[in-house]
Amino acid sequence: MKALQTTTAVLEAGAGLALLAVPSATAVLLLGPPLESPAALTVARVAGAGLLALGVACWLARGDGQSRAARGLVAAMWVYNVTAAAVLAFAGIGLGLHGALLWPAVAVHAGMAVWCGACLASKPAKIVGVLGMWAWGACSLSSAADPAASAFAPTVVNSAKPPGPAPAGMVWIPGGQFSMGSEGKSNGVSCCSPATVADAFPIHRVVVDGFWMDATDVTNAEFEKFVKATGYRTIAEIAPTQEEFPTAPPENLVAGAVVFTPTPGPVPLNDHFQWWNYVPGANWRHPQGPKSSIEGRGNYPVVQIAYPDAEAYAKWAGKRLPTEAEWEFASRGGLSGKLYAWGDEFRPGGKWMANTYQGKFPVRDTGEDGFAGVAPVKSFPPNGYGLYDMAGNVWQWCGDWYRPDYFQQLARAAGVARNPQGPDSSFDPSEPGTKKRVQRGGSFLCTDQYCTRYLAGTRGKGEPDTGTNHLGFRCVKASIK
Ligand SMILES: [Ca+2]
Repeated sequence: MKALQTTTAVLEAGAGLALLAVPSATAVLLLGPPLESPAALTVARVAGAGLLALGVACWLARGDGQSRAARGLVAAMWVYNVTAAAVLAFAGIGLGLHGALLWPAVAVHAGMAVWCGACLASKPAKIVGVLGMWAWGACSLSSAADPAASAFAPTVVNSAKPPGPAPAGMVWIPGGQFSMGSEGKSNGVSCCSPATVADAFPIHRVVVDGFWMDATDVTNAEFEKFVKATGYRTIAEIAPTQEEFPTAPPENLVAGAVVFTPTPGPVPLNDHFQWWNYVPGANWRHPQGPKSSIEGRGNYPVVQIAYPDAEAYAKWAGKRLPTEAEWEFASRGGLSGKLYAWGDEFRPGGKWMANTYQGKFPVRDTGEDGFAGVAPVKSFPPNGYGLYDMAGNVWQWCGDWYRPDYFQQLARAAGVARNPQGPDSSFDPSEPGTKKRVQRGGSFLCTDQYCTRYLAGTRGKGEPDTGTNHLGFRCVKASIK
């Protein structure tokens, strides 16, 4: 009898320790390094095995044999796990925080709560709790064996050589398989608000075929050649009609475009209409309005380009706009899971790597990186594929329609997405009636106070007919039509 009591006491102590250890292991998994690291894999396996062992311990430690202290401990852990599961679920649903391990962690805590409850309750409830524990433990072990499913994995670059000599101004992007999207963190450290990366999640594997890409954004000089050759007029140069905008007052139906205007003083950053204005007479030749000019700025990126303008140029040049997947593959320059196109450090060795915004946004750009406003192409170092300005300077149009849940759709589909072309239609919950195309790369207006979309893998969007003075494009040339 004494031996049985001792065994029960040992089991109770073991179960108590395991009750503390499993949530701790969960916390390590949730906050720790990505699962591809061997240490994190070991933790995941130990957690899974621990759950299986707990099931055994719970089964053996009979309810009527538990001491008052053991029952108190189990009750405290029940409260802890219910609270933890609720808080994490709120983070996921209410705040939009989507770490790869968030939902597994919620499930672990919920499972722990069920188990604790079962230990305190009747025998049938205990059987259900134990079976649930075993099922979840086995599930943890099997998911730990396939860690790449929700984390960055190395880029596997195609080995095929370029199909010929490079067209003028273009570089070869070899294509291959890569992890697409952004978690907004590196080495487990968050860098930005969850809202910045909510539409860039989850990380999913994508294959793109090789293609040629313009080494720089299309410049004013290049766009001028196109206009001279074709007589093309951009959308910003053509007055909108009453048919297109039936409710607009006639005095507003004038040609123009949207221009960034600094505010006189600090403002809340929740309403971009405070610093964006429709300016009559603004277009690619006059990016900030009639008094501005591109004279002497032939090597600057052309801006105030609407999506159909970019498409028209691409067609004339025998090229096309990149898909979003091509753009992101190219921007990462062969790296995987890095915060920026060049690595994880914003200013390696103190060096500015991209044209972004310094100073108080949107009041005054102090231009510490050398440029307040747009910079000439090739002002900053190229990425691993020889592409310039794949972060900052001006946003770039992509061919895809925008939906915030497109990456989720791809991740849910079985297998690896091959040359994805974007969703069939556009939807943006923030402006449900407005169709939008994807834009990538961020601009000279991006700052860690606002936007932050010079981060690799993050996404932007805009109405196809709207040009702005921080939006341009570049083209690709490839076999996909
Ligand atoms: Ca700048």
